Amino acid sequence: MKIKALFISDVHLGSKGSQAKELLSILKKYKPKELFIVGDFIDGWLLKRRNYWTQDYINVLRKVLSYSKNGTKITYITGNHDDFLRDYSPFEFGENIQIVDEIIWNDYLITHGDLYDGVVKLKWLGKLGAWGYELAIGIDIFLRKFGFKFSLSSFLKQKVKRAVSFITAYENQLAYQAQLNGCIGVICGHIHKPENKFVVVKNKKIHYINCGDWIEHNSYIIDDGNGLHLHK
Ligand SMILES: [Mn+2]
Repeated sequence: MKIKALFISDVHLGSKGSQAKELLSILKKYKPKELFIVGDFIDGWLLKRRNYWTQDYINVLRKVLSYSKNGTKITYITGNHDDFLRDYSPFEFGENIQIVDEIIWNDYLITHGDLYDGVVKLKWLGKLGAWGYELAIGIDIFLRKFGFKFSLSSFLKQKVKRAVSFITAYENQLAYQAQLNGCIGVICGHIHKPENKFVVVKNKKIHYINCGDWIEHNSYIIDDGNGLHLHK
């Protein structure tokens, strides 16, 4: 299918959780004029510690290169897990591959997002579901029996609340950055939470759109000529 642009982020090649095979089928499905890789494509942090590279990863890289061979313009935006590229960015490979830290495209700020995420990193807490909470309540009953005053469940509940407010703060901050740059929206990744919504910044509606990730959500954004659409 021919489209204007395809956006993916947080593929984390090098991580065992990376759904490279599923990504490959999406890359095969579309023929975009432009491909935006919105950071954390290669997990340099993990690769530094151990060598894990599969045929699926190779196939994804080959597909990206064949995109470029067939005329798709490729913009690779660096993320925190592939920040080793930031030493070289901005950088151009041949005619249609560029590596940048962020870019403005059609009045959208495209950035991975880690540059604005502040110091609080509570990503994993957002994943703590009802199951973990139930377990915590069980542990609390046990603790109380032995006279402990600490409540794990209320401790965790507080943490989850903070994780939720972290996400909101992140979304607001990214929208604010878009507004600062005179943009109508922001396209980002980083927190592995696909999203397509409007955030009000100083009485102005800013389009916030997050590509999500290829570990849990296998989500992506396309521009089919009628605007940006999130698929998840
Ligand atoms: Mn990231």
